[in-house]
Amino acid sequence: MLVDLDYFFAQLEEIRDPSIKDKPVVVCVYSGRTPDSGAVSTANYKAREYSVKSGIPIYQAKKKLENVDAVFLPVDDVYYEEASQKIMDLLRKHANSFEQVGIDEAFLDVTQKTDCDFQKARSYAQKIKDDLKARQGLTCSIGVGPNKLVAKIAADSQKPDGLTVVTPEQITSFLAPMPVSRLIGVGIKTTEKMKTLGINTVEDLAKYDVQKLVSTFGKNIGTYFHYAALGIDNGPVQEKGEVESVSRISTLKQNTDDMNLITEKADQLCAEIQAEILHQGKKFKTITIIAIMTDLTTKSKSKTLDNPTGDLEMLKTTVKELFQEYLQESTLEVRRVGVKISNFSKEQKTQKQITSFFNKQIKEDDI
Ligand code: DCP
Ligand code: CA
Repeated sequence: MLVDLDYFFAQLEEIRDPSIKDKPVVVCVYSGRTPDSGAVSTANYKAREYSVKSGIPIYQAKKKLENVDAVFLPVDDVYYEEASQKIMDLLRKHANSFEQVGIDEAFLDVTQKTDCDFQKARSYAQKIKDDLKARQGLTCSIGVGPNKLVAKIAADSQKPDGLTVVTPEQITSFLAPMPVSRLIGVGIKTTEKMKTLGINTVEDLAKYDVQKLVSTFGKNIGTYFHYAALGIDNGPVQEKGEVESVSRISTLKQNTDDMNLITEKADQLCAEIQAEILHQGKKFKTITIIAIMTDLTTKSKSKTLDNPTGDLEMLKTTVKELFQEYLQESTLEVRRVGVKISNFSKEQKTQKQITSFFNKQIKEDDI
């Protein structure tokens, strides 16, 4: 399934200040050149009724909402990023495997959890929606399908607060009437190009000769369009950066250089990080601390251990040492703290060791 939070930044602003909930809310990236220079980041659904949407200039949004009691707010990246982390941690727990694809979107493989039963998957998706609402006060839209491509289109098809299930039998009838622009990777230019070929709907695309698609769009993209139109996608749900790093970052209640306050927050981040890697059976060698200072400069300091570890106490102790070293060098106070672990090695279980040994043998023999 694909879980996509509704009007994400604007919904978070409504949570912070519920009094704006019934008004059009427009979240803006102000460029600062003139008071109204910049673009709309997103808007709540009330504002969308006035055709205010992501990407349009702020002055245009103001014009559309002239004489309306609307709320214009600047983006608050720190707040959104922290909320996103909490949401992703919550969603991850509901999945057999998990892949975040944006600040407010993630794929969840729930095949095993729902016994590959679409009826059960619907109830499971509803449970996730209820959980998100109860814990974070947020609504989302969920698409359920036999693969990522269909799940994404399903989620997009009903917003906000949607829940759309597409079974394998329903793929053709679900996709056929849609405009091709609903497929991921079909933007404005491609839509225009397809139009000249007489392709308007997904059904048109599915019926179009694949060789002609390849000669027009190239082998990889042409073939992708053909399979996408048929609702075929074999991509796995895969945690991104699985081999790279896991990090957490958080804002302190107040700017400080007090080691106790920093350690308290850092310990919490270490526990979150350790919980995340625990089920993946990973060990790490490199530990990095990140400190964002009151002047918004970012500093980091790392230590690589002699042996890989998965131990929380070791992580906490090293993080504390690194912060202590860092604070002795710095004169500024800290605003946000972060912890990152990297340089992973997989915890080898006996069976795994044997399998990887065999694989290695086969590869070497082949060579
Ligand atoms: N965003 C942005 N500029 C864009 C598009 C998006 O700054 N051109 C930001 C603001 C959004 C967030 O990314 O809140 C997530 O993008 P979505 O496309 O998922 O849009 P929303 O969550 O706002 O709305 P929807 O309810 O359509 O998902
Ligand atoms: Ca969204």
